[in-house]
Amino acid sequence: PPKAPGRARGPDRRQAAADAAAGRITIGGHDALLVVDLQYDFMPGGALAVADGDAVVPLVNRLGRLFAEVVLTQDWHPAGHTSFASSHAGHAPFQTMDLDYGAQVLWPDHCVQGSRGADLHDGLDLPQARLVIRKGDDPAVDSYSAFLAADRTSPTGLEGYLRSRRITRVFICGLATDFCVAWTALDARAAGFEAVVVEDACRAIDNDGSLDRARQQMQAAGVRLVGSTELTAAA
Ligand code: VGL
Ligand code: ZN
Repeated sequence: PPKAPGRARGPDRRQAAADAAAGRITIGGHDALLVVDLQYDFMPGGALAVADGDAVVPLVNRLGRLFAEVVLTQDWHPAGHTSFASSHAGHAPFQTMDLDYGAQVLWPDHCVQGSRGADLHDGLDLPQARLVIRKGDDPAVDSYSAFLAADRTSPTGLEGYLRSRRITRVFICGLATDFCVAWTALDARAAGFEAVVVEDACRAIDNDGSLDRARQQMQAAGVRLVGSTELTAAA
């Protein structure tokens, strides 16, 4: 009779049992890695620098090798974007302001379309990635999330893409943990995907307690927060 498909035997089976016992997560064909906003403006020296942001690049490259499906995001604002403090007289970066669609943190000008600061980090080595989602391109609406802009109604198309590729679980890494990573993870859950944030492959802005709040919101929404050593390749 034909062997039961997918049943690991011998050393593979022992490895799978050891992985399960150690709580490791096996990456398979229904998993995608979402690499969020690894752009120069979020790196040390950039316009909206995230401390130690460049440290995640080699780790993200290693993680990428576990995944057949990799999607990158790119913050992509027109000059004069509504999320820029410089667009609102009398307002300074890192203040919060009420816009039509809700509260918006105001930022230094960053990731302006076509600028060097908007470029993805040259050290990224993810040759299998076939999709880059650009977001925040509407002059009047920000988008931290890779799924849905801050008006909560304008989709980027990522949900449909992932469904068409039969993805059921997304792993999220990149910048920044408390903004674009967290919103992407929360929207992944809202869209019905399993969502796992690989925390050591992320760095945070941590403006006024934002990292603690984001971690609590993610955990409440069923987002798993893990370390990269918990991920393992399928046997
Ligand atoms: C981000 C603030 C503004 C991010 C993007 O990538 O987390 N944060 N735009
Ligand atoms: Zn932005």
